Amino acid sequence: MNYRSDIRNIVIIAHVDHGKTTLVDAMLKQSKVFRNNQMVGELIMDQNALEREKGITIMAKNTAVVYQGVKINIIDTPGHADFSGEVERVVSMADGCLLLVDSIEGPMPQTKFVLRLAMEMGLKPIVVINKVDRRNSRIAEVLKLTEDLFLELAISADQLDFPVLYASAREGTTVAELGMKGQDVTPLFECILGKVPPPKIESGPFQMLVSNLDYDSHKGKIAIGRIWRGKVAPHDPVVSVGADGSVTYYEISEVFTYLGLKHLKVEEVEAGDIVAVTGLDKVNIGDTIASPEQPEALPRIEIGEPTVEMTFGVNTSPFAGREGSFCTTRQLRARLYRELETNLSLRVQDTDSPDTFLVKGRGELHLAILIETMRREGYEFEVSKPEAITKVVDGNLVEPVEVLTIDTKDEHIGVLTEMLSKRQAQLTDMRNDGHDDVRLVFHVPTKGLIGFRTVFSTATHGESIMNTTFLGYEPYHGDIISTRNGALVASEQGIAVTYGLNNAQGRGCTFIEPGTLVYEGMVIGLNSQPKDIAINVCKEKKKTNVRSSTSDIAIKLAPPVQLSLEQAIDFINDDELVEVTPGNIRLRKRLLTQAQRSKDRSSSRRSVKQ
Ligand SMILES: Nc1nc2c(ncn2[C@@H]2O[C@H](COP(=O)(O)OP(=O)(O)OP(=O)(O)O)[C@@H](O)[C@H]2O)c(=O)[nH]1
Ligand SMILES: [Mg+2]
Repeated sequence: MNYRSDIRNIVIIAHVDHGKTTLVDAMLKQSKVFRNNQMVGELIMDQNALEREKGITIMAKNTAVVYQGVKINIIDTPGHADFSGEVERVVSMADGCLLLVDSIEGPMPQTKFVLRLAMEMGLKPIVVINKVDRRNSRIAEVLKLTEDLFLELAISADQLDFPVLYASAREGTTVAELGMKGQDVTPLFECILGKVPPPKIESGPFQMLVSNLDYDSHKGKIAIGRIWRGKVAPHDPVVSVGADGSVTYYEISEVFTYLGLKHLKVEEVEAGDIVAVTGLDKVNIGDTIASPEQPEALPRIEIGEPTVEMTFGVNTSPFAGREGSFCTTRQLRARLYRELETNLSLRVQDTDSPDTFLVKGRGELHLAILIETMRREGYEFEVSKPEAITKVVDGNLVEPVEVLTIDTKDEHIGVLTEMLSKRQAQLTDMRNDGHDDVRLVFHVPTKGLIGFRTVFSTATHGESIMNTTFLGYEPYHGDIISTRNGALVASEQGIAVTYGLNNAQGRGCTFIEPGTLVYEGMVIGLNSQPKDIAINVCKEKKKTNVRSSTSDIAIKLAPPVQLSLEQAIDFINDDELVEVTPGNIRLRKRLLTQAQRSKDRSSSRRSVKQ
């Protein structure tokens, strides 16, 4: 067995926001892969528009730096649990991992999830306690908790022998010993070179596993992955081996390696490296590209199952087709199926209704990001309330269960535990920091988390943080009864006016401003009572000839509650939909007229009696 001592392959893993992308910034900046005058800013790898807006990484990405003549291929991954599929997709490319742990938060549920994955893949770990510059950091305690996590998860004894570095990714410094003054990230580079094994080279002809795909309007499909055997150059004949074992013949067009944010076109790429190749227009993630002499498939990438599902349908609102460029069933279907090529943990199914598709993902945010991406591309469609995906195992119905971690203040414990017990959550841990900060850990069925995020942030006045991670499947605990209040529903089509909205505000809170176009059946607010009510928000005040002293005083409306896309999806009930267009996010009843809704209610009452 040979090694390539001129390369190291590492993946950066952590819970959300622990500083992975910021640490990549520091490595890129120190290795001077940018021109001196090039403005690169922060979170350089988070280039996608939604990543920049939300300040989170959504897709795993490759980059590389050169240190002391050794190329370090770096894979940045997302920390949010909904994008776990991205981590699963890329870990097999690496030989080592940097596990980042926030010096205040310590190991979080997703830290455990990603570390388990890395241990199972046999990666050599390096622990980086990050954000040591923060005032309240509790480094010794966090290190102890991290060691406990390794004791729980390590598969072999040598995985317990991990180096620890202390970092301020934001300041671009790392040190090997606490108390030392950090200068730069040299100690991290040294540690990677010293501790992460160089890639092993197996003997034999070319073989590479495709872990990612990219597109270029000139080059076409770009397959990205690690070469396990041999080498490849432009014009070489290769085959790709698909999921069903089918073999397709191709000729390689171009080959690239990584440096900084660039693809470097090269003459040849060799085993041990992470590379990009073009010329294979039908290749998929998980396929093996190999020399036709020995077309053996590498093990396919295993991706966890989706836990929530919702329907995506053609827009059926009265305003359908006004704002989108892609509104037909054919366009919607093609777009959803295309997403499957790169979004590995997503599933799409046709349903009995030709206009509606069932889309399954790893969480509400996973689906919300897809919805937002499609709406920005010009698609118009409607989506239903997300539901947890149950399945039958050995004849028993089981449902997904998650670990919910909440960091909050003492005063919110009562209201949170009460809200969560209605959602079938069980408190498994509660830790107080001695002041009034407390961490609560619950096990809660996924169905109990749907619709929880919005009420959570209102109930704790935005002062708390919640995180969830998939735990496993448990026997179905029974249905949860929705406790949301009724909707305020527009009773007529037209333009909402101040007078009409003021009437609506007498009943509850409203979601729209005067001047908004509404249609019958559109949800324009939340009632303060459990029942839905229909209100004519387009109704103007009756004009009279009598002038009263108060009639001219302008009505002052409370500002509308503006729901984001995620909040809208979280908010709706089974009998409602979210209408998504490039210009608007509207909530609506499935049945638009009051007559249809009352008929539906009475028929469902009759069926309960029978
Ligand atoms: N004080 C301090 N803040 C930091 C440090 N490193 C990162 N941050 C901040 O923490 C936040 C999250 O940083 P990111 O680098 O986006 O975290 P991430 O782990 O890539 O997050 P995801 O990719 O979404 O999982 C940003 O506001 C950073 O500026 C650090 O060393 N010290
Ligand atoms: Mg990131």
